[in-house]
Amino acid sequence: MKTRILALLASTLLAADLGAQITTKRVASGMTRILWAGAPRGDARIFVGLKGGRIRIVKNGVLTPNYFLDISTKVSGGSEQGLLGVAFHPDYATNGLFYVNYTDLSGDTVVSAFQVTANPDIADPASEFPILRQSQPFENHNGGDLHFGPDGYLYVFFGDGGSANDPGCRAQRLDTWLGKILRIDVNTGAPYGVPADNPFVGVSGALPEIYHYGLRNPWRNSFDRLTGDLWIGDVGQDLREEIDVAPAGQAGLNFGWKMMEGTRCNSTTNCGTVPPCNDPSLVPPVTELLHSAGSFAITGGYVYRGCLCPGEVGKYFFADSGDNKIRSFEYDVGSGTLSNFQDRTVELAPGGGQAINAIVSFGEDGFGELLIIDHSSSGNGEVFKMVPAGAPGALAVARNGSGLNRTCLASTSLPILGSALELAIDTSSHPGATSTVLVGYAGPQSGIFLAPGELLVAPGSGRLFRSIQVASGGIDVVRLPVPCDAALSGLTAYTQVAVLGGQSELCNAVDITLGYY
Ligand SMILES: [Ca+2]
Ligand SMILES: [Ca+2]
Ligand SMILES: [Ca+2]
Repeated sequence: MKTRILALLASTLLAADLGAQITTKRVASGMTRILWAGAPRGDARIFVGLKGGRIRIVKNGVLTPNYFLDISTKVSGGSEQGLLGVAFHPDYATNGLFYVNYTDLSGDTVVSAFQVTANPDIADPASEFPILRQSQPFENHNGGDLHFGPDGYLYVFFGDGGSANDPGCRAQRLDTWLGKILRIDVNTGAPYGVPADNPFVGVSGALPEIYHYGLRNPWRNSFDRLTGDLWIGDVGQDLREEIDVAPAGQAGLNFGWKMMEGTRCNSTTNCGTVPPCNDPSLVPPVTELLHSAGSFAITGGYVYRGCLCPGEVGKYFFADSGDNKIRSFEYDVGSGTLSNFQDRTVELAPGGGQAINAIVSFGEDGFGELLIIDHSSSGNGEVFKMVPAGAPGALAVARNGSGLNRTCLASTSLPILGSALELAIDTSSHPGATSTVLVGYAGPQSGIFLAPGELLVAPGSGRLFRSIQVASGGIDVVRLPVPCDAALSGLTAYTQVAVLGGQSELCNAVDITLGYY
């Protein structure tokens, strides 16, 4: 007991330091032209989207051998073309649907639904169900992001179509999707429905899918998971890069392109009647970066809402792929006040000979942790995760203490704080109607892995056991929530599984060290 108390004390002291410093940990490598990374909510895997038309999976720190999706034969390869965005349906865990935004072999934008197969690590490319298509007048400025909003609707992000200085003034015209953010309902209609409260429904000459407009090339956007505010990184023309916010619940906002580039007056050529520069109807950026100071192309990011770095919660992280700097700031949407603007590049350098070289995208893992994508055209593409500096990594070590117990733990995921521990248990030697799996662990605290009020049985061993009913005869997966509690960092718990069926048996054990990545 004394040892456990000391361990808890030590980890609490360690935890006190964790909020102070951050760094990055590489979670994927060895890929070419990464443009996207993310995961369905609550999923411990990291999905990685490649420009060339493939999606790969990192599972327990290892790249799985098969592609999750390969549509490379359908995807065009110009500089701003390719597989550009991915979004998992909010009900992905039950319906297996996800959405991909890519440019096809004609260079036009396609948004399609796909479905996973019976193997959770492989999707079916033949399941493609086209949702929408948009012809592209030029190869560049395709936008390409996809996000489900807190309202359950799919938001589709389009650039102005391309060339330079939006020659058709498309971003201001409401009869094209180019230069717009669309909002559609993929759960109704064929292939989609238009929400009745979209701002241009019923407006003559306007396409009803449009939700916001006046954008040049919104490259990487996000919904704040807490507030629902929509953050937009809009790439500038020759002088300014900008970050915009559409506060939750506001629709029909005009972000000003091409009359304005950031806060400067730009051009109205071929625009007809539009609001003039600095018109109060035009929504200015919350911040802008100047090309004269080294910026070149903004990469929008995320308001951090994860567990691992408590000192960073509520800060918006973004980058510029020209100067390759990562910055963060806080922003009060109500008052429009920006504060604490910081260059975080040095803090977030991974060290150990690694470097984040070309930041083309950010992502969130299944638990809201921040991912940073290093693009690379030469096979050195990497994904990094923001983590506390100096914190222990999670570790799961399977063992067979006595040498006598059967290996019935088929796999174990890493016990990362704020995520879930998965134990895959092989009950194939128990072909009865049901088996009971008892998952037990030795301390350090009785609350770990157990929701309040959950049934515990303590069969006199000093260990607490959780009884889980499983369908026997195959592999059963048991998921145990791992709390987001810095005080648990570095603690090791001893997990034992017993299968009670026709023949009861004690399985091999796994030692798990709770940690951050
Ligand atoms: Ca285009
Ligand atoms: Ca703007
Ligand atoms: Ca690198």
